[in-house]
Amino acid sequence: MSCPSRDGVVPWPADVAVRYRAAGYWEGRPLGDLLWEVADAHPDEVAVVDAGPAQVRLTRRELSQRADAAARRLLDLGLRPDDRLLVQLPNGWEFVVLTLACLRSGVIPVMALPAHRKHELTHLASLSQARAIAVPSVLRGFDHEALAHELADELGDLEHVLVLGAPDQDDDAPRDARSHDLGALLAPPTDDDEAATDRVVADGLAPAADAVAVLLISGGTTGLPKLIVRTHDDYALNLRATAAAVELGRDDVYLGTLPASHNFPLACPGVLGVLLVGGRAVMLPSPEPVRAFATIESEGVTVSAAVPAVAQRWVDHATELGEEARRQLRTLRALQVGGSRLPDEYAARVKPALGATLQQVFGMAEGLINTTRLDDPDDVVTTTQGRPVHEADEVRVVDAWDRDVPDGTPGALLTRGPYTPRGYYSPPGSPAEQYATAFTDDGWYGSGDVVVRRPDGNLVVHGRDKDMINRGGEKISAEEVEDLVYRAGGVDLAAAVAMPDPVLGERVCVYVVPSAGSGVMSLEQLKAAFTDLGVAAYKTPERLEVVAELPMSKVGKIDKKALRADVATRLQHAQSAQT
Ligand code: OOB
Repeated sequence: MSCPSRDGVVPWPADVAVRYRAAGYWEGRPLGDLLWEVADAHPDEVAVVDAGPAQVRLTRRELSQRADAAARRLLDLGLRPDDRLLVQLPNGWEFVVLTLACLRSGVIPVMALPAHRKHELTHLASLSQARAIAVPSVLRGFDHEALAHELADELGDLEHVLVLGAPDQDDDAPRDARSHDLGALLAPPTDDDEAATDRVVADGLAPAADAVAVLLISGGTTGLPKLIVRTHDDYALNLRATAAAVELGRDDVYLGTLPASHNFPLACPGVLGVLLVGGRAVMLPSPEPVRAFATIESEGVTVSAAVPAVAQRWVDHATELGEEARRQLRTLRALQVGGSRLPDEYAARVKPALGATLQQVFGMAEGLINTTRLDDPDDVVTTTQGRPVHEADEVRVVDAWDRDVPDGTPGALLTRGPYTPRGYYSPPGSPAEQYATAFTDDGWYGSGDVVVRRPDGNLVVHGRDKDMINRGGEKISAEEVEDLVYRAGGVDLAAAVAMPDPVLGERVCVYVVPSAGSGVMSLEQLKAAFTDLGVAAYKTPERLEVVAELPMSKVGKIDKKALRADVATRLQHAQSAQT
């Protein structure tokens, strides 16, 4: 394991970094510079469209000016480059401007999901020692503002709460000195700002290219999620390589409907990638097909991204609509699908139903992105998850003894490369080894996926050897769920496993052995306990099996394979009993 530097970031070895720079993989320019270059070249074109209720359109000039003004205002609040800002915003123009303001000022956004609740946000804020949090006031009936204040009360580092659409935003006297109106922070520059804005760069505050650009959240296989450090240099390469793989250019209009804080819609090539190549980003807060199709039609969307569950909904909706859908989707040339395994049957339906070429994307926030290419033969597109997007991506497929297996044989995926970091972020003072799990001594990241490499280089995801549940692309650590079940109380043993689901692929099922003397718990009680613990809804168990004992493997661990088979059989029986 490499040693993290003082700021908790594991650097690439010096000789490797020299090689990546010499080859031009790392261009040595911060993302803000790269994006502003495009903005300066085409200032009057529309760069960002918020197709949600806000209905906002920003030209490249407006976008860069607002982002620079916001960068200045973040610094005026007292935030410094390298300070962490926990971002929990829905897809909208505000997300884009705030993210760019961070990239310009060097304040590091920590990309939380709108679905996160107290349990997750507390962890992310304390792990990153966040000094600020950006939230919507109320979203889908949930009071994010109140929760953010609760966190600020409890966490010493969290000094600033930036609230979007705060009901008190017009008040002269904000109700709390820590509270700031995010709408005002993201407003166009005033005359006073104008001069100050140049100082973001002039003061030498513009971040270095090897500085941290964003902190992403890991899928997490061991307990709580870890933070993934992405530098300007490596993330810029991630954007360029994935943009090239989907042949993205200035005429493209990218629709972001998946939560933009995920690496996939953010940067593969996503919202940032389309802006980098001079195209247009359209933001929608939900992938619901009626709205998404209407937006594709009205905005002339050419590329979008979906998890398999969303792609299935789009395919089903388009099939129902028939000709009408083909008309609405006329401009859509490619649909990227990834995050979890797309069943081959559905893959084959994408092009006929939507008229768009399918691009399978098998990626990870930790780096490596594989995709099928737009001119691949049908068999590659519908039955494989593609190949690495960059020539310097290294991939090994190994057996349990770390020996490379031949093509065609399933094995564990290991990867290294110029946009795959060498370790997770480790907070100051913590044992770095704790954050080195999944990385080998020589810098390979073990993704926990079991893959087959075909002779043509394309990978097929066969399964995984990590203890995680992939619920429609949202990753849930089994260990985290089990810890929460123990906290809910009344059980001696708990095991969380994936149960098959026709829509989401997998959902969370929990097996428990109740403690002697405690009443048998119901699923409803367990769900209520999760809500009380402030856990994101997508992690809440959706099936509970109360048993007298759990099957054990030979080495004395709970035999999860047996449990997965057990729940699959139970579901099958229940289904055949119904029909
Ligand atoms: C994406 O990133 P993460 O970090 O949320 O999750 C990564 C994991 C992979 O290790 C794999 O287990 C699974 O998600 N996964 C897939 C897949 N794409 C991701 N499993 C099967 N088939 C696929 N196509 O999920 C992500 C990041 C960037 C682009 C796309 C997805």
